[in-house]
Amino acid sequence: MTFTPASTAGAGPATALGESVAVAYPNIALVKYWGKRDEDLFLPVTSSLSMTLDIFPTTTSVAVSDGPADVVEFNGAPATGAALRKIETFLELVRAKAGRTERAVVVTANAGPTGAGLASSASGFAALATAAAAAYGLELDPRALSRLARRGSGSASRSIFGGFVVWNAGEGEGQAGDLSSYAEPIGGDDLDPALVVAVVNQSAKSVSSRVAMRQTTDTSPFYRPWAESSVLDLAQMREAVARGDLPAIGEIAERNALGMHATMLTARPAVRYLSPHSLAVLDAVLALRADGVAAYATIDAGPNVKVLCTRADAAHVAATLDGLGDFVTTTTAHIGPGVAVTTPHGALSVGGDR
Ligand code: 2P0
Repeated sequence: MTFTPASTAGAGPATALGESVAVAYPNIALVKYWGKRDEDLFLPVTSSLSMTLDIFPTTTSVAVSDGPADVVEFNGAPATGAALRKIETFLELVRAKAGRTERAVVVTANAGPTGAGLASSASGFAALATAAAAAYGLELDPRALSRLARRGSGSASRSIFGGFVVWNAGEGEGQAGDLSSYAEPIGGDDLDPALVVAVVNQSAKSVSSRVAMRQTTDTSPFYRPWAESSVLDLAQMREAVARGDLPAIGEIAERNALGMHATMLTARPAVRYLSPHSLAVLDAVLALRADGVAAYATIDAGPNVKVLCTRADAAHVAATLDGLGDFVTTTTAHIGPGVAVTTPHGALSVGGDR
């Protein structure tokens, strides 16, 4: 992918300089990322594997501006505080890489809930990285774009691509680690599963995944065994994806996710994202399996449960979970595309459809 630099000649109003608009989709990890070996560079302890979804996209526009400061609109309101600082810090990184100093006007909106364990930071920083790189004229191939998105939020490295994706932990520290820690698509083209997202709480989580991750890696006696078992989970998951074996994918995903939550529960103090409503959904998934339905659960840094099943079973799974009570609302997702960007020079699918 090659972006043509947005011109800064004349430094008129931001819109006059042209804006780049990117659309990125969330991804749900089937083998989780939980823990960093380098917090500044966002280098993970373990590799992870995800599925990009076709729901809840983030749309982000970036326009280089002649203003004195970055201006950020987030879900229809001016961004402030920590949310603004995170985006400013990321824009500083992009500017440093591009050798540019002008500020930017950023408008970003999530179609789904924000900060509720539904991967809004993955779609958010994938879209921001792509739109900002285009706006500042950074020429990045998809791998470099994945590495850049990683610096905003680790899981965003995976949302550059569609379909099934592995984020390689990479090797070493510093620049070596930075260069080797990127996501890439891994095929699985025979698979066309559904992911029934059972939202039991739309609110933003009280402990950010960043803080929870650190607390877990620093204090849980179960962290190291989980990280070690994750290596085997990833190897087996890659094989299961390659042979299109949905029940195996589901079993590995469920055990890996519950193991991750076990590490959080054994952190000191404990981090607990699971609520009684999450457990009710987990019970329903077990009951579905007992009835012969291949349905498997995964849960991220929040109480909401995602249930992997076949496309044919999705309506039955969704109806079963919706039937649990008013506390559950389901949305069914399928495999989604990689990030796409529109610049003043045209539209481009960066990460591909699968
Ligand atoms: C994942 N999660 O693999 C895991 C599973 C949540 C649970 O990646 O600190 O928002 O910005 O790198 O990417 C959520 O963490 O964290 C996440 P940072 P991020 O999807």
